[in-house]
Amino acid sequence: MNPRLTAFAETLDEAVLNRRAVPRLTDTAPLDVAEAYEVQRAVIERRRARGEALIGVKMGFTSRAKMVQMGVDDVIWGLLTDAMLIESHLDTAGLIHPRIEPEIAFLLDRPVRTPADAVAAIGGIAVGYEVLDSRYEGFSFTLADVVADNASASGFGLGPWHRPKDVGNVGMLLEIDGRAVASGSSAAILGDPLRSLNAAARLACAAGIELQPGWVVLAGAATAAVPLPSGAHVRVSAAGLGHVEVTTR
Ligand code: OOG
Ligand code: MG
Repeated sequence: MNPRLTAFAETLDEAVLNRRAVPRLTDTAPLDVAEAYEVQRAVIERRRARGEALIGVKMGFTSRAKMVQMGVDDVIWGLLTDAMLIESHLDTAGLIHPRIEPEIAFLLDRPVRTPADAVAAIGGIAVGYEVLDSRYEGFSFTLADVVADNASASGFGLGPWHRPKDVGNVGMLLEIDGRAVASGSSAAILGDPLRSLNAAARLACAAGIELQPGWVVLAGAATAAVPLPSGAHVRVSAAGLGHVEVTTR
């Protein structure tokens, strides 16, 4: 790989390990989106070398609310590892400036070898949340920066799995300490989260990554993300899918 891209991957990986934000890569040297995906892969390879395993993919900017919040206008994707899965507690001291957002998650129970396999591969659907923690100062980036930074992925949690059903327009609610802080409809996710799953399958196939049975696909947030404080109790619910909770320290 181009040494400039290797150095970018090291910068982003160390930002996570040191819990310190870094200047945007694009402020320091040129970076296009195709190169940014190479950086993303290299960051994930470093995590895999430390023992983490891939367990899925995440879609980003699949809703207008997210595009407007972050000032970008293209759908992106990132990779999820087992170390990102949050059970019921999260220590925010390990993070830079975390945010949380409500998500719809798909569980695959078959490999996705071509994009056409995606819908039939759905084994379960859940409400979930994603914790974002941009490695960039001020949570500010260009499209290439955020792609390189694995779409700001930091962690995610999942509610109970449900058998495949229509989640094209279900109400979603994010509450912190009993207060509603964001609400919306799953229809905000490309009109139907299924479209996001199809997009994930297309992107993965194009990148030569086969989505595996047991993997999770996060379809993207239906609302803008909100700052995630320490000492908080967060609850994310979706009509017909129950809820998931997380307590932060
Ligand atoms: C990038 C991640 C976007 C989503 O669900 O749209 C994303 C960011 O907002 O920092 O995960
Ligand atoms: Mg997200």
